[in-house]
Amino acid sequence: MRTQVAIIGAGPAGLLLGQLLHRYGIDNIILERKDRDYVLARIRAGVLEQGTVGLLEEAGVAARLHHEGLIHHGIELAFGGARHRIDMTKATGKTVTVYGQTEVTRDLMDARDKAGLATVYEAGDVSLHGFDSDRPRVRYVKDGVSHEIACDVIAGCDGFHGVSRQSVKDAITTFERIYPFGWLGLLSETPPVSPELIYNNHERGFALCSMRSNTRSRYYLQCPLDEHVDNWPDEKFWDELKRRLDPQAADHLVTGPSIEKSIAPLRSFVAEPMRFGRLFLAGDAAHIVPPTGAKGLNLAASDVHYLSQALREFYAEKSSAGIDDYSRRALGRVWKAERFSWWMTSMMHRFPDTDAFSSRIQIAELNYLVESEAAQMSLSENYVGLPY
Ligand code: FAS
Ligand code: PHB
Repeated sequence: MRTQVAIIGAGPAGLLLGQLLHRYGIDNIILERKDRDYVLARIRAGVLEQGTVGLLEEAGVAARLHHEGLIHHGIELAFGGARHRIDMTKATGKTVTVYGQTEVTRDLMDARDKAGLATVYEAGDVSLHGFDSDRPRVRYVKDGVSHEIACDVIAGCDGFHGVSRQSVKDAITTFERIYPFGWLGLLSETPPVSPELIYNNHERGFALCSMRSNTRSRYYLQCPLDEHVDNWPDEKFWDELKRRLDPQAADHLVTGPSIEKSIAPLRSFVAEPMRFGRLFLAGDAAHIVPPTGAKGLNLAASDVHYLSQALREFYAEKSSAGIDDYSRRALGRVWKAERFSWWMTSMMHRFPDTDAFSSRIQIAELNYLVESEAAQMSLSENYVGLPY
């Protein structure tokens, strides 16, 4: 089989790239290890930058997002028993949209099916070949039958544990910070505790109040790395969350049965470069951020913006300028998001070595934020998304 671009991975990065390339008349196929229900069942991101919304509009998949997504103009920071609102739209003129990654993925899958584009689910033993030449190939096994795809370009959109970065592990430099805690997340069919997200710095640990709609809430508790979700029956989760919220939020919290509960580790990770001949890495395959800054999904989107534009130039103008500059451009924005995510995580969480001095520094950082318009502008322009 032959195509122009072989995409590995049907997460947001792979699906959005496939949709944009299709819009540009560039033939592509997606190879996905799992089945579509498995991909859709993963509960992950919830906040879309304005740039990500613009890309989904360009891909022709933003109708439901505009109908069901919640436009947010600010977030709240809670510490010392009080809540402080950061008006991000006043600072930047921009907004964010609350719309779950699951829904973004579903919209992209539906659009791909409607366009009749090739996606191979449950593609096993994917391997990449010849990407140091101009005739790369991808091999995979489906239902016991081996297949090979000849292509011009391979896009490694297969996430942190994928095969693409592994295929160049001797040619990359990695940068990593593993945090000494995780996030225990709970999804419930209950009304959100507040109309906007609340990030809580509490002596018992960080807590985040988020949502998926006006009837579906998403909460997170900082937890030890060796914690197990089985140790957290719903009632224990709700009790601990109430202890970490400000009094007004704790009073307004509506509890109910969890429909999903999971623990995610937190890490900062970047692999450089993101291009190896005709192999290009995008999204979690190349970088990971702690979710405190709501950047993971949005970074996958900006990588895809740069890569899709570069490939459009490569095919339409026979120019390799864009693909030659892809890694530099993408990494420039990746590192700024890594910094912001690390900063938000450092400011909001309790670290094992948080001594009296560092906890005073955290509170000073938070007080400075709520008192300084310049500090709020800085947080806001990073949270709504730096320009592409
Ligand atoms: P993905 O990991 O989403 O997709 C990669 C795809 O490649 C998967 O479907 C996988 O099955 C497939 N694949 C892997 N290996 C393969 C192989 N060998 N062959 C074929 N296919 C293969 N971000 C936020 O902004 N906010 C959050 O709250 C948040 N929470 C998260 C919680 C968890 C547990 C995780 C893991 C991530 C979270 N993220 C969050 C980040 C997350 O949203 C990612 O940034 C986003 O999924 C990135 O999308 P992709 O790069 O497409 O990678
Ligand atoms: C979420 O709703 O899942 C979410 C929102 C904001 C974050 C992290 C996660 O910073």
